[in-house]
Amino acid sequence: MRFSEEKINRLRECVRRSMSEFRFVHTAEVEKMAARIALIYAPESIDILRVAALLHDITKEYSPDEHIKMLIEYGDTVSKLDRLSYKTLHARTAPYAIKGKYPEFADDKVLCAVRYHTTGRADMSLCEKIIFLADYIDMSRKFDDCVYLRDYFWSADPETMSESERAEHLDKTLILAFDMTIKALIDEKCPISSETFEARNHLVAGLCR
Ligand code: DGI
Ligand code: FE
Ligand code: FE
Repeated sequence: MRFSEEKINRLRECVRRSMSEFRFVHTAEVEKMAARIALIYAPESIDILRVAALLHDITKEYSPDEHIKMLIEYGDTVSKLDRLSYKTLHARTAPYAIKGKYPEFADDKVLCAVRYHTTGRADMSLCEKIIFLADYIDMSRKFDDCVYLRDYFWSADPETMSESERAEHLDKTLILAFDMTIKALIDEKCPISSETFEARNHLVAGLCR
């Protein structure tokens, strides 16, 4: 294990102090869900996944202007489309905040899982998929889509599946998540990021092999 229980417990307390009670309840539930999924899919990465879960939304409560300022300071480009997709910006700023505030946790796997937790991307790693899913289905989420996806994932008993069935089940669950997110974004007349499309297309193509 790269990160000890003691280190993770200390991180959890720092994270708790840095955000609202509401955001922390969600964060702590994502950590639990990521650990539960990890026990089946990636027990060797459980510490990485718990750390990524604790850090995934650390910039969620910044304003759109604060995100844009931070991204420009770090030399990133911010397009008009990015500004309209302001709910995706916290996933881009969080890796910089991790490097600045929690450098001992700035592991590449943690940074990528955090960076792609909102939109996904083509060819997601297993850790990226697990954080994306844990964020969607944590037990504090009560929206219909989240409850539906949580039931879809767990009621198939992934722990009883063969390795290939299990991997396919995770990919199908993620496709469903992207379908629901894309439909909701269309209903709200929001732009859809290319990363979201690329993530879904990659998974769909993988299942069509
Ligand atoms: O930060 P959380 O609320 O825990 O969850 P999240 O990071 O998955 O963010 C969810 C929000 O992000 C939700 O309101 C939909 C939005 N979102 C996800 N993908 C896209 C997106 N918004 C735009 N404009 N485009 C996307 O591709
Ligand atoms: Fe988020
Ligand atoms: Fe979240």
